[in-house]
Amino acid sequence: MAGKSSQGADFFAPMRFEATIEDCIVEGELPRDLRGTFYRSCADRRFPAMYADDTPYNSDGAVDMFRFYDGNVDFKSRYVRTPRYLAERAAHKVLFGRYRNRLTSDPSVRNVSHNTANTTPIIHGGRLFSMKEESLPTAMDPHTLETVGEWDFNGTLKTVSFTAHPKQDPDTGEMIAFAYEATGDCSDDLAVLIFDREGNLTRDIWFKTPVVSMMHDMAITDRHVILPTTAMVTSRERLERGQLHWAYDPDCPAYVAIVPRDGTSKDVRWFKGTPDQAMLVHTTNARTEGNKVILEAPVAQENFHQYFPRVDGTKSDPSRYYPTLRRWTFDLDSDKDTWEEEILFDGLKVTSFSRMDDRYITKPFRYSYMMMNDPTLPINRDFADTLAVRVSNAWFRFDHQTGGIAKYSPGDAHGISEPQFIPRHSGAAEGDGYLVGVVNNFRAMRSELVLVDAMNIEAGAIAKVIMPFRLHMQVHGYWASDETLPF
Ligand code: V55
Ligand code: FE
Repeated sequence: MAGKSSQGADFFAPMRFEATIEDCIVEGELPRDLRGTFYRSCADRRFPAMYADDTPYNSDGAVDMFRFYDGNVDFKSRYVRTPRYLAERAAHKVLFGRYRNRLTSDPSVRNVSHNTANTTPIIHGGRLFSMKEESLPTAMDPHTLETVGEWDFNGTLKTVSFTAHPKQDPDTGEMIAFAYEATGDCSDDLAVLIFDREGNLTRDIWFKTPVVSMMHDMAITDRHVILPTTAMVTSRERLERGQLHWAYDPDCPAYVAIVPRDGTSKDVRWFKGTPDQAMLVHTTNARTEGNKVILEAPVAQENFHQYFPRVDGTKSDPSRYYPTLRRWTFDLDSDKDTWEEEILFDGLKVTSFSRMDDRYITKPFRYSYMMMNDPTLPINRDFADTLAVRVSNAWFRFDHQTGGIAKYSPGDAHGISEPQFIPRHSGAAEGDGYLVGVVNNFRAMRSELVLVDAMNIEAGAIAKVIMPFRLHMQVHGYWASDETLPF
């Protein structure tokens, strides 16, 4: 394809469209014994942004589901009926202003919840939640996708925010979450939140952060909760100036809190790193071995979100955007507040998205799955540069034991979204199963769901679900097997 295409730029344009498809068109064959539901939380602006410098993270939430059974798949998509969606729907126009700055919203809605519910879906205790880190989880019916509403865990939750990346302990069935800016915009309150298998809040541990920053993800081990800060900072002055919630401070060091799961706020230990370690956006996995806590995660040297500027207005350095996969070891026997760092790989244009076989959360593990921008494929030239957000074009599997890598690319005109690992069956070995995910065909202007053998991703798709239209931009997904969520 010659030159730049305008097609890619239009791919995520608002459609204000919801769909139900039964017996989707499938090329190839879906495994007959695959039974469960793949959920996706998406960001899809129904109205153009009020301010041109806004971020796609400030888009309305929509949840899609692909339900697999008997070699078939059914699809459903619904916008999340947040108070914000309902207010803009009633007004037939945009009312909400810049990302996480309610002072820039129309005065009529400044006190309405700004929750977009656009980041991650999870099934816990039989409930479906779509989550956004600045707000409470939004409960939805896991079968109809009807919105139930913001969920405060029957009045027990005392935070105003809730991470979009809680972790489920595969052994205890608990859900462990946290909240930052937990008592309101710019507050330095953090809370670790522990829920039982049924979704009852059993403990909350409150403490203070040394820097009010974007804390997007977390990790757990069988004994500890790990909370990294970033150099994406905010302040009341920023909000009063009408700016986006975050700016990047290249001098801000990384801090990591380690919180014993059975401890109190007195047991929290803060470790301090360098500014080159302060862009840890997603974690891969963690474990506690003896008195050492080991965290593995992609970490970039500086902010890669282009719509969030530097605090001092200086230009960022794109050569420092791509994360390296790092292993951080925290020695709890030592009085030092530093940690050891080992680089597991670098040099590839991977993104900060990182997933694994979730049955191995808290445990030694072998494989992780990431997205990458492979410059050897033509999509980056023809399409990716024209999109509002950077597009990735290949899935990447990393072998944490051997350092080996494998890649899957769906085609020269395709953008990918985050891969979701599905075990072949509940007793399958680690990594034995499938990767599923939505790929967007920019040439045909429609989406597909691809299913790949996770042990042989280079062999290409086993099956493709052909969607007759384009899907929203996914943020994260979740797999609920028929055992987790019967239907
Ligand atoms: C992220 C995503 C968000 C957000 C804050 O990738 C951080 C990180 C989709 O929304 O609001
Ligand atoms: Fe995320």
